[in-house]
Order: sequence, then C-alpha cells, then structure tokens
Amino acid sequence: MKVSIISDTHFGYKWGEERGEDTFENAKEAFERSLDADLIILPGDLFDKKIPKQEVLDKASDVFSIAMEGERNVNSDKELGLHGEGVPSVAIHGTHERRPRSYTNPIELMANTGHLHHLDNEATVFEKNGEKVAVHGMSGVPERYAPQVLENFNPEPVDGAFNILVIHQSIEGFVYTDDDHEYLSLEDFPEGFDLIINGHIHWYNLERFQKGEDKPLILPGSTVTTQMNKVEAEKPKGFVGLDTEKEELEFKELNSARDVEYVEIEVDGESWSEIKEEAVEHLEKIGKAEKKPLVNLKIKGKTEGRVNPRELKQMFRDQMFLNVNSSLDSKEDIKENDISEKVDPWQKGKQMLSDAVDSEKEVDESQLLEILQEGEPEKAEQMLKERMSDD
Ligand SMILES: [Mn+2]
Repeated sequence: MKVSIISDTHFGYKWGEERGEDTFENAKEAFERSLDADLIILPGDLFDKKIPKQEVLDKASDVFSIAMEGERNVNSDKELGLHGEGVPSVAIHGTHERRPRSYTNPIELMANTGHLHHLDNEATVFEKNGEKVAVHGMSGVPERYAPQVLENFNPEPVDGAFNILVIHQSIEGFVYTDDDHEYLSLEDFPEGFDLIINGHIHWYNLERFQKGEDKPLILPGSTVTTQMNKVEAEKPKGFVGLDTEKEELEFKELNSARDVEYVEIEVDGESWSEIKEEAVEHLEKIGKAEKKPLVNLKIKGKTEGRVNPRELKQMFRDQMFLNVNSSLDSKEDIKENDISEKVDPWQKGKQMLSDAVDSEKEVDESQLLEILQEGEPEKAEQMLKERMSDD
C-alpha cells in the first residue's frame, strides 16, 4: 500500500499577516502530490490553534477536500465517516488542537464534517487486494502523561498487517527534553510495530528503534517553518511517502515552501555601524526568490554601545523576513531565540498552575485553564474532584 504522511501543517499560523497563506499553499501541494496514495496519515497539529477562525477552518476544509479527488482503493474495518470518495485521510490531534473532553477540538470538528477519519487511542485497519495496514493513533497529551497514556492505550499489533503507530509527542533522546518532566522514550514503544510516526517535531528525521526487531521511527517534520533556528534552516520542508510492501520511506521536498537562510557573524568589540556593514554584506548575497525567504541572522560576540537590529529589518523588509538573533554583549541586548517568541501569558499561566498543582494525578493544566477561561469555575472544580477520586 502507498501511504502519504503529512504532518504539522499548522493551518492558521501567521493568519492575517503577510505569510498567512503559507500554511495552506504548502499543505495544498502536499495533498495534491498525495493523490496517487492509497491512504494519507496526518500526525497532528494540522491547526495552529485549538479554536481556529472560521476563515481558517474554511480554507483548511478546502485542503482536506483535495484528498476526495483521488481514487478510493482501500476498504476499512470501520465506518470512516468521510463525505466523499477519494483517498482516506486519517488524523490524530496534536498538542496545538487539544481541548478538554467536553469541548470539540478542530480535528474532531473536521472528522464530524466528513473531512477526516480521527483516531484517539484506537486503530483502524485498511485493506487493499488482501494487504492489510493497521493505523493505531494516540492523539497528543501533555508530555508527562504520555508514557502512562500509551500504556493504558496498549495498542496491539494486528496479525498479518503492516502495523503503524502514530503519535504526537516529544521523545527522549531525539528532541529537546529540557526539564525534569517525564517524556516518552523508545523503551515505552510496544513491540510488533513496523513503523512509528511521530508528529510534533518540525524537522524531518528518520531514525531506527530497536524493540524486538530494528524498525524505523519517522519524524516527517512540519510543512511550514515556524521556528527560525539552525536545524529548521538546514532541513527542507516536505512530507513522506511510504510503500508498505517494499518497506520504503521517501522524503518529498515541497516546492512551495519558503527558503530559510541562516547567517551567523561573529564580532569582537566592533561598533554597531561596523557590525551592520558586515551584516548587510551577508544579507545582500541572499538571492531573490519568488517568495521572500526567511532569514535568521545570528550575531555573536561583543560590541561597544547601542545595537539596533530593527534598522536591519527595515532595510531588508522588501526582500526577506529577517529575524535578528543577537547575543551581543551590550546595553541594548536583545534576547536569544526568535524574538517572536515573547513570553506568552497562557504558557506562563500554565506553568504556574502546573507548579502549583504538582500532582501525580492526571490534571491537565491547559484544560483546567481553558475551562476557567470559559467562565466555568464549577466545572473546573468538578474536574479536579473527579481526578482526585480516580485511582
Ligand atoms: Mn507542531
């Protein structure tokens, strides 16, 4: 069977801004190039926000509908609930889409309108000319609960099928697992799977894991650049083709994705005007592209006096999306990391709540916050009570 894997499309990212169409354009290309597949797997974070704007849902539904133009070559052991014929799309929801149980997340909405087949700790078996492919999906959960949720889900490989486990989590050893929270590790993966697909990580990677047999673990990456760090700059955006009979995986680069450039300069005591001159020299070398590239300029070292990265952004704003990442030692120091990543009050609140709750019980702080935000303290209290009485 031919399977196409398209992850982390992040519909709605930068919506209303100059790059607002990027997520749709990139995903549209991926779906159009997947029409020869028998099955499309979507490992989460298809939407950038858990409550997308109507316009975003509308445009996303157009992209998901592209799959309906293909041919239906497979049967399934469950009613797929899709509104048309065509290539079935099977999705899990990711961390960006997750909402409390009693609320509808956008993947559930898209499943209810017949655009997708949604898997939340369950499996669907597809069959084509006697060949079976079982897709087991565990939708995204807070990292520290992932090992337990996977254990409870306890997916069992289907006999005689090519078994795929689809998740959307950080995995220890493969990604930044930077605090002392517990993360999913390779040891937690169940035996007997032919392939594990993990969304969440925004750059492509093909790894192997050993559990019984040596098997592939694929991180398809996102179809759109959301962080301008070095690893994202170096790896192209795309999607993955899988041939289950040949057990072959192929990364397919997107033509519509913006180029990402990473420029690093080191300085030692020069003035800002000298640094600026050097930066301009580098930036002018970046060729013209049909779509303005994303450029990350990293300046390392020491300088005298004021630093003004905004000046550079202004100079190049018609040619590129410039992000200046400076660790210059000066009074005007700007923070490391993407400057678009300001402290998010939501994240901050979640952290505070998480620290305060500090419980072994599964209390999902973002769900709790969301219920409180909806103005339903009784419901929040009820949720906490239920968790406390769980064994
Ligand atoms: Mn993501």
